[in-house]
Amino acid sequence: MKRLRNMKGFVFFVVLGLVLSVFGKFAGAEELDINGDFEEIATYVSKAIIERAESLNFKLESPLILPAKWTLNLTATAKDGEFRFIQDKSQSKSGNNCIYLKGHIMTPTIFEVSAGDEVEVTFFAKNPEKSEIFFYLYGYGKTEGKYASIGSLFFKTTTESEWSEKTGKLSIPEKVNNKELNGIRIAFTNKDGAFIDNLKVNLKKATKE
Ligand SMILES: [Ca+2]
Repeated sequence: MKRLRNMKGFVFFVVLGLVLSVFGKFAGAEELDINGDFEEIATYVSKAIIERAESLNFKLESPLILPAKWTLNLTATAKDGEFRFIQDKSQSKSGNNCIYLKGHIMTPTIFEVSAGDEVEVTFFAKNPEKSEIFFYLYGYGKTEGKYASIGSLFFKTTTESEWSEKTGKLSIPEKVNNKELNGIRIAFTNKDGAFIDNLKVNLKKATKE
């Protein structure tokens, strides 16, 4: 009898799972492939990054290991910043790895977008000093197959002393700074330091008329 009840419970959850998977999907929704849990490790790190960091007094670990699908954006504003790739289950929110960022990090990949698309974001952050953290979409226009930076969209949030979930939604406009927006890079900036883990970015494609 108990076995039968267990079986019924199992069937119920399988059916519930199927129902949720049908209704939970937005037509054309895509989770961007950005290694947002930071579990994949880059096999190659450019020496130029290390040299550039030194010139900005930007603190890096040696040897430098970066999460795959991310790169440090070492502009002048990254001066006196720091990046640590933490590979320690006891310090991460999920999986084995997380990052500590005091500066800018972004995806080298540019993802195609169209006006009306929506970008849904969730991630976990922490910092006892309650620093502000900015989630950015760097915007690009495409002309003759080449992308050019045109501006950005962002939301900001405040970290807490323990891991806490942050969410945000950004709508893709037709234009940024009066230029057509065709592509986005995913980026974080933080000037006071924060731990980040388990980022998920869903791109919901607008229905074409
Ligand atoms: Ca992780």
